[in-house]
Amino acid sequence: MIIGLQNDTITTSSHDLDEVVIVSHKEGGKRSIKGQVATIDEHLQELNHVELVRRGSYAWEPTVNNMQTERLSTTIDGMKIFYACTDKMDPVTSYVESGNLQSISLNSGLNGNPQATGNIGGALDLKLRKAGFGSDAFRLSTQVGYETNGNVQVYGADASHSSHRFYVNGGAFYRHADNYKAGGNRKVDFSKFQKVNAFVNGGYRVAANDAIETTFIYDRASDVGYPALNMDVSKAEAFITSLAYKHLFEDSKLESWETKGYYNHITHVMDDTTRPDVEIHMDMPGESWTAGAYSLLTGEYGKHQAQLNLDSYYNRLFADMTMYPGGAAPMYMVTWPDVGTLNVGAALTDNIRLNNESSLHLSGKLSWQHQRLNNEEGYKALGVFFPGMKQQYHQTTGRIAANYQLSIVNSKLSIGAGWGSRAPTVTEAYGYYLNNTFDQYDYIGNPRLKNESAIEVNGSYQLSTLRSPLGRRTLARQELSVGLDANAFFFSNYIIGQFENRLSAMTVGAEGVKVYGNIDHATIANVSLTAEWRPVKGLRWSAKGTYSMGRDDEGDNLPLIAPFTYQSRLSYTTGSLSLQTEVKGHTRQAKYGKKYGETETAAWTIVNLSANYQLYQFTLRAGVENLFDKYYATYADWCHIPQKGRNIYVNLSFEI
Ligand SMILES: [Cu+2]
Repeated sequence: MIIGLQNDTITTSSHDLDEVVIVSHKEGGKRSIKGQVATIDEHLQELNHVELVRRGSYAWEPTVNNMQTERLSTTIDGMKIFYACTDKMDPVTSYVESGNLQSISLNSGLNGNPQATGNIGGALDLKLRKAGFGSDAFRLSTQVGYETNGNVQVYGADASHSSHRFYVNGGAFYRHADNYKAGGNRKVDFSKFQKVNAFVNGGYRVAANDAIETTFIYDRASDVGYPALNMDVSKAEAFITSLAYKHLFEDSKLESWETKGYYNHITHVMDDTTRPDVEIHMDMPGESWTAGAYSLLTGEYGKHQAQLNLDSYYNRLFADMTMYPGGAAPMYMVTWPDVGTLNVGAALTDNIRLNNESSLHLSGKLSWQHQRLNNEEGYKALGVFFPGMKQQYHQTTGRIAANYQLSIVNSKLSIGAGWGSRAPTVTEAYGYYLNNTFDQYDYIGNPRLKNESAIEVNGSYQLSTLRSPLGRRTLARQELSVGLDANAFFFSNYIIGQFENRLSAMTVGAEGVKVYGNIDHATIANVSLTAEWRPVKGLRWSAKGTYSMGRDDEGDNLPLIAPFTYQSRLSYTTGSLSLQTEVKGHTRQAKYGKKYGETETAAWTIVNLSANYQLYQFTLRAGVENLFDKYYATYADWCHIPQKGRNIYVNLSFEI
């Protein structure tokens, strides 16, 4: 038997993925209405459990189950990558482009993909698009897009060649945006950006069941404005490379064995020289280097489908800051003291088919890490606040999760539970006077933090009515389906910034200083209801409502927890034309985190329209976002920067 090597490196089997959004133009499934021209952030918006924190029109920070980067794992094809900005201007999702990706998979909660560590809230894996081995084929695709609000231009092209022995694909992407306008024609200064991205993937079959695969991505954003912050970014640049060896087994209980080595480097340079009225100019560069490897073995034995993964990575994070007070000598500070983190982990997952109706999914991971503060100056500066502080630390973290699924006729039930812990991030443990514009406090890390842990319980139930006329050969068509999904996370030693009145702020205009600390417990819970109805052929209506809450140990609200959010879509498809209208919004954020410096967000509702038409190899998409030009901000818009006002977009893609 000749086994074709998979065209994408499947690191997680499909049934333990909670959700997938398709980025590439080839396949169906859940996807952004703007097609491949959409940004990664717009693709992410399609996922349940996901919200995005915006600090400008670029590089939104994904949250999963109302948890931000610290409590999530984000990997690119299983590769670890860490952002380089002390102000979170560059979530790692900002270093790839739609053209690079096949799909984005989300594992909600503690049931992460094998490479994920510290994923209490969830794990995102960005799956790279690879041509894959196959019969001789050449493919070409191009995209061009325009949006009126902010004069957004998008150009992308990629090409691929596949053969039995060899494949290669590559492409380039360019995006440009000027400052956008919020509702009512109000210009949002410092909201422009531009970005270039180029990538190459290749594979070579060295034997019938053995192949080498390689990836190279270069991504560079420049002149990126952050209206919610005091600074912009002159350059955010990433090199991402990997080399993998993959073997498929024949006539064995083992299926595949993949070993991948990788390296990535991020350079992030902040810039305030274009801002008016800056009292003290600052230079704030940051760098992140990560080298790592993982080895994933999959096998099937009887009712078991198992995966064993060993991984290790070494990451270095360094950031510093130079302040130039007019007329005085510059002041220099190390904000991330060149922290080297060596992490080693082992993960095991098992999917057990109990019978035709039910299955059990088990996953667990144990990781150990060692950290060293390589910068003496930074180490000594932090040591002033923490006498007796060491230059090296180590932590052990782990997670374990179980999920039971039962499908009977037209209903599906899933219940799960898990426990997991995470080590403090470099910012939380060793950050030095990092100004946070959200609450206007300077934050100092705390090397004495304990690991944070959480117990998760989750459940979902989906019921569909089927219309399958008996005795006819028609496929059962789903007419109405409703679903309920709920989860709750009970934290111990929850890490959050705490007031430190004995210290005074460094940043001009800051309210004071906070030091990261563990609070005894906290709770985050989410519940969502979804419905979908297809009354007649071509017509589809869907609706979703989500409610969340987050409380600290004193019963006060945690910040950045979504109020009741809703979305409803009506779409009609006839032939190669499809039309869609969407209403979305959220209620007033009544339970905001006042104690944590959050202020209330008002309710909002917007209407979007879109259409797409396919003609031969061309797909034309057009639409209007925020039809009524409403001026609004969501609860996740940093410092309430307003969202885009009315925006008309049109994009054309071509594929052969
Ligand atoms: Cu930055």
